[in-house]
Amino acid sequence: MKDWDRLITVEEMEAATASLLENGSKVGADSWQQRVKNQTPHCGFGESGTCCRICSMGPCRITKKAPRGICGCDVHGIVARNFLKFTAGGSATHSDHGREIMHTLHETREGGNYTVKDPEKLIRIAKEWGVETEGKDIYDLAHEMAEVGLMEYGKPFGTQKFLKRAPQHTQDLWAAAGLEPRAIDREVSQSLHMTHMGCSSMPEALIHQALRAGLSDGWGGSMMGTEFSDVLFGTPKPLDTTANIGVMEQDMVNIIVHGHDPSLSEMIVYYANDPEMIALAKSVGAKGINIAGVCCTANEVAMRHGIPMAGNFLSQENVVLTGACEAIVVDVQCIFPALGPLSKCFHTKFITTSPIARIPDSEFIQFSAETAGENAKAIVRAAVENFKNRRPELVNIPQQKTKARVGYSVEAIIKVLDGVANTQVDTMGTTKPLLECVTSGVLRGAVAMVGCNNPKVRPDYAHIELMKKLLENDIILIVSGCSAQAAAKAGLMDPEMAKEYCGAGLKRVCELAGIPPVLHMGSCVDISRMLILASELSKDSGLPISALPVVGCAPEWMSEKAVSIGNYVVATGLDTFLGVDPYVKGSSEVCDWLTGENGVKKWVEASYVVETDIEKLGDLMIERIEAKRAALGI
Ligand code: BF8
Ligand code: SF4
Repeated sequence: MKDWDRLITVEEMEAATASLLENGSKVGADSWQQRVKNQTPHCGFGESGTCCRICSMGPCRITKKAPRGICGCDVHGIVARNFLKFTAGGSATHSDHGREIMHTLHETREGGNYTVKDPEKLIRIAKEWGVETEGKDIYDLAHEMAEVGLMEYGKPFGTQKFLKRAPQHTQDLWAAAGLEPRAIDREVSQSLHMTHMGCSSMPEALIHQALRAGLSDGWGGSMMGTEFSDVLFGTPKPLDTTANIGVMEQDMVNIIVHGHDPSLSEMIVYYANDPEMIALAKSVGAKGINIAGVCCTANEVAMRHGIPMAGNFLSQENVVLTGACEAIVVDVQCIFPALGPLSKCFHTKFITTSPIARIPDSEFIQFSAETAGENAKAIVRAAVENFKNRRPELVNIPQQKTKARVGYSVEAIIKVLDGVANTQVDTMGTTKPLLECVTSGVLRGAVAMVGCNNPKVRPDYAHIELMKKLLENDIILIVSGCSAQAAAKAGLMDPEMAKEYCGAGLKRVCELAGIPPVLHMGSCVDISRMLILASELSKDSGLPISALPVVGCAPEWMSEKAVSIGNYVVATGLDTFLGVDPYVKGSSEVCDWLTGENGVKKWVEASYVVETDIEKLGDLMIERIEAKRAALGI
């Protein structure tokens, strides 16, 4: 065992953060911790969702004395409209990421910047979509598929192609409730149309559209993002990497990749291994180039290349505060504008690359699929040349590092678990061995834990403590996004170390399969992998998704994307447990629609639970899983 290979507690991580903040104070750095203080208490109207400013007669704020806005809209209409707008923002964002991937697919060519790394997967999806594959050059097929996929965003008629992957029962529920998403952009546009002044103010209609817009993300844009990222960069397989802030290297050029679109990070990783760049790094006195990731980009490159994960959403300032970050290179989403001024306190270059995320105090090197190679090389070069500007007196890398086994795509999960059952696997295999573990009670069920950090919840604490509690109860975890990194940072993805938290049944399964009890399924767009896994479990068991002892959970969520995810996870039939209120508590009707027996549950057999007490949230999930088991008589 190496000295760094261990479990790390939230308290230890907080102590490391405190020492980094101390580092920052030497150079006058601002911090999110300070800004939270400046912003607290938050506006009560905003927090309960009861403020409307969609027209300039307002803003209107609903109180007992003023129960309606100037147009006459009541609190339920205002809260529901805000909820739908929140969803539309998230759906647009995930789906636009998927669209960028489709454009990258369109740029692939033999020997080019981007190639097809998983041709079998491309052919499999082409067959699924009814696109002729016989005798076709793989790049011709890739370009054709890119065009067909891009049409999913704007086709005038029909519904999303990937819906056919869902179990028939789920498809029937969607059809009966009129929830099948049509073109992705149409669902986002219609959401914004419905929430325009003088359109919908009825919670039922607004929440219905929120589910449909969410579904256009999960079963549309995100699923395309995931599937075609696999085609372009390879379908993840289990591999070992490291996590936490100690992955930054004292003697090397540290380049942090942060954001979401693997089209950028893949290229940076490639050029950081370029002999010319390594020689350049040595010429400036470094031992080499170390790439590490933050946020979902970290998940993408960890899953495919074993690149270490420096941290999640609320660790993004920490990487700069180490004083050892030569460049933080970002694309889109979840990037703190604070990185601009913060980088200026150190020698760090803050490099933005996307016209979608332009941020003050950054150096902008526009990245595009056509010029990706030269852009990436320029970025790596700039970082390496910056090594000499490091101020040694400011370097403070907390020695916290864990081992993490990552890369559990659906294909990989099925493969390892089929292996346990000793069945002969010729094809992709089935989820039956996993189902047997659940039916026999060796595993009680599964929780899909996803989402962000949020200062409203003690960062990482909710993820990690909930995971430990679930593991003790023989509940396996599938995770993505910043939840995945929280687990990795704590050591919960280290198959050896994490065993200590597992109940006897789960421990046995993990030992037999050689897996950690917390399975890293990827970034947030990869929650689409979870939809496919749930669908496969449903088809292999003959049970509706809603009957499976599986629930979703986002204990520390913060973004619009997370609300869109919540909606598509619920709409797929999985009860979803939130640790932060989605600004709906101001309306009893909206709360009933989202969490009650007669709300969305009537359409999709699942609903939300919102509980800000994390201990209770865990108990509620375990109760729900046990109730589902009891209903099945297992
Ligand atoms: O998409 S979990 S903080 S990084 S939004 Fe963002 Fe939330 Fe992290 Fe990725 Ni997802
Ligand atoms: Fe006020 Fe109605 Fe305008 Fe909203 S739409 S700001 S409630 S007048």
